[in-house]
Amino acid sequence: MLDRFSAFLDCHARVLLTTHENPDGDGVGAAIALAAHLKEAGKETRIVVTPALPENLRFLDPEGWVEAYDPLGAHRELAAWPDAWLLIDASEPHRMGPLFAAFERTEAARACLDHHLKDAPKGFDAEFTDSTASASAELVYDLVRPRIGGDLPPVMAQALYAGMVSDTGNFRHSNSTPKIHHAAADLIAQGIHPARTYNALYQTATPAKLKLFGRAMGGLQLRDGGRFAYVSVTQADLVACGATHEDLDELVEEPRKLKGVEVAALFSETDDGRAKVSLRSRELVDVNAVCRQFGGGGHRLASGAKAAQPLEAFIAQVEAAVVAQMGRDIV
Ligand SMILES: [Mn+2]
Repeated sequence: MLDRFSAFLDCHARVLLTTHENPDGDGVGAAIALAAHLKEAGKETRIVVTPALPENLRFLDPEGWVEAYDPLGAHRELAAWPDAWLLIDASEPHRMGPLFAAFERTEAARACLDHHLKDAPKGFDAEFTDSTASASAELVYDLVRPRIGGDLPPVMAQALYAGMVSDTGNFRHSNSTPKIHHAAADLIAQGIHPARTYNALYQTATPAKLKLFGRAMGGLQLRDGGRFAYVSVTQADLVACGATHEDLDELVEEPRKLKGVEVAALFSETDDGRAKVSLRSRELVDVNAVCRQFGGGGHRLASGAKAAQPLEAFIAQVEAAVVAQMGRDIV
């Protein structure tokens, strides 16, 4: 698969790298590392994300390569720029969010590089997906490592390590394979600091975020004999705490800490009035199967979905689907 991907890249001189809306450490890390590799090979690259890079990922971009998508200004003609448009860390074009309209207009070759579990990707000329990989950064590492003698450029090594940390939950999740530990060890041996990376990625809470966590945890709900635990956050909760949607990051990990919980959920209201759920499974329950019933998806143990309906009604439907799925998956 990576040989095919490499051959695809060889055919193109101007490569636009994008990731899913609300870029995360893996999507951004994989994009920056791949851009570094392509620039080294003499190609023109751009990385465009939407919305702007969150504060805690800015240390991955010391050269200022990452552009925040600005459809009415700097990126009005973006569709015409690349001869290859690459979506990284997603394999569904709509997950690009506002960038999707430009993606539809482009005459560039369209490809995706991803590790998410999904039906065959649609809307691409070429797809490079491997759901056995723990992170998109792992795929980029596998691509570049054999092609670079000695140490990787520091920007590339830091970006790859941050991507691996992000998608394995700092090497806690079930996708923390021997393979990704070996790759991480290689990067640490080259001078990457695990503690500094962790601090930069995660130890960045604001008072508003901690107040929001407190408010959400005050409303903790337990169902099905304590096997399903969830919290919910409304727009009013965000306003009351002076918090933003970025502050919801990692909140779903809190109910998962409970002893006896098999599935944890975070429900929230989006800015456009939809209801959203993030589901996390301890080990046994396939929450991807649950989210797919609502048009969402992700991984077996970590998935999400959105729906155009009031939060309370959505919570009731998802709860019923989770309980039914637990009935199937826990014997
Ligand atoms: Mn990923």
